[in-house]
Amino acid sequence: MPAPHSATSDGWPDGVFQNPVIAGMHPDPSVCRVGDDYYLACSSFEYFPGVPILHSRDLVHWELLGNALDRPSQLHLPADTPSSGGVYAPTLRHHDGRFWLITTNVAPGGGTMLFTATDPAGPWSEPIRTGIPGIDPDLAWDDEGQCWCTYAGIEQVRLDPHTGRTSGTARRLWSGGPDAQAPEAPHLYRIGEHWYLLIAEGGTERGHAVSVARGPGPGGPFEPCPANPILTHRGLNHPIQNTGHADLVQAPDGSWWMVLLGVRPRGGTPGWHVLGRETFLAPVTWADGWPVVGRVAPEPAAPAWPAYPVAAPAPRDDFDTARLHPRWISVRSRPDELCSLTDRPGWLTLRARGASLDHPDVMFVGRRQQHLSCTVRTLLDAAEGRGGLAVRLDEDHHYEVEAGGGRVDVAVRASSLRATAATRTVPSGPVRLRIDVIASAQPDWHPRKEPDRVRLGVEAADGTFDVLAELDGRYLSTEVAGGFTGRVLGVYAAAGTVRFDWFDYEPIEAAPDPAPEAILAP
Ligand code: 6LW
Repeated sequence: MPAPHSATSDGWPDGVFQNPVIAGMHPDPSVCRVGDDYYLACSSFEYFPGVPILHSRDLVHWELLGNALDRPSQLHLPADTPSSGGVYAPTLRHHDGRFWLITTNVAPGGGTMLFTATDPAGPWSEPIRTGIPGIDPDLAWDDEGQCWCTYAGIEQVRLDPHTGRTSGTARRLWSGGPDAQAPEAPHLYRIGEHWYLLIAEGGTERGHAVSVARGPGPGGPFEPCPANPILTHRGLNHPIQNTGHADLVQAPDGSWWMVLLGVRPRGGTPGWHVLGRETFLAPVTWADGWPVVGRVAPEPAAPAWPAYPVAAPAPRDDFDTARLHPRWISVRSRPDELCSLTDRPGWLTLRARGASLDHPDVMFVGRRQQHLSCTVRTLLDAAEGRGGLAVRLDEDHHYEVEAGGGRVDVAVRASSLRATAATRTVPSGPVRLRIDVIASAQPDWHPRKEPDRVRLGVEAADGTFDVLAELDGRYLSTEVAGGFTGRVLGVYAAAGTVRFDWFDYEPIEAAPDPAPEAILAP
């Protein structure tokens, strides 16, 4: 199987591939390889099902296999689990013929737990609880078969992965540069004669970085790489920022690769990223026994390069399958009695949980926004309730177009402010709701330029879009809302029962950006 540095089937020159390799909210990537197959897991926070598992044969094209935590017995997010609570950074490894996944549910009653599977598409086991404190647990096995769990801090403890029991006392290892903020995201590897401890430091914002140390055993002592940090975009004029939280993998041809998280801030200053933290790929070479990270190349913008065949699903989900596709995620939980594909066959039926989009208990079903510009639309029957189509960043930051009682309202929630931006009446019967997200053209740079604009309204059967409101997208960005998540586009029930016949998600072809050097310049 070709590694991504060789010519790909996309017909690009050697070494060229599109970053991010997994667009939209896919942070804290952890990767492992089994033969010719790569598997990758990400954080999922307040969403259920949790921990998406993706598969690739070249590290560039990824397909969603499922979500590891797809049963309430594996993932309990209490009713008040806020956004950016829930499931934090996982580590995915293959050892002794099985896949092992360790992650932390930071919600009350959660903690660090392990799951195993023989097939990464599932089913994954019930949780094996550990008493391990903190976040960002890693798993590594030494030559004697002992399993070591290393976590943010950076600390390490011996773990029996079958029982979740730890033994001995936790030891503090190397914690990055002097006074480094947030030493976290450790991954430990035996490579050749050394044990390498890869960590993130500087926080997951613009100061984010990757550093490495090596030692003779899994517990060190660790000697820091003289070139640390081995990756950071802090202070760089680069369209990809916040690079960090990385994991290493070796391709079958012997080449090494790093998956990492990064963001794509847009607009003026300080820059707003709206899709959350995405998964990027960079080549790794070795010098003097230390990893050297190559360029985290941005999306190719040169018009001569062929358009990338986005591994996008068909634009329409008709809701005529027995189960929702694993790309669909809900806030906190998705009980069958509140979310049904059989109640009215061919329709998605949602029953309101008594909570609106302003609450972490809303009955919402959505998918990650994965393109900077896109359209979503749905056909809604609100004869027995109220519900709508929303762009959700978190419970305090969302825009929605909501129908019910012969009316359609566009509503804005930004921090503690809530307002109705527009209202119109609609005839009885199902109504088509539509939202367009349009990324700002980067050549239009202005210090206060918004990252994108969001148009919400009603669509006629002939496709005519009645835009009821056009809103500045920055209020649905991480720089405004805070936290770790990105936008999710989806449908919800606000009152009673609402039914959706189909849901479309279509990327909008954006004009190519200029070369990266020009992007941040006025
Ligand atoms: C994660 C930490 C981080 O646990 O963000 O970017 C936290 N790094 O390592 C939540 O994803």
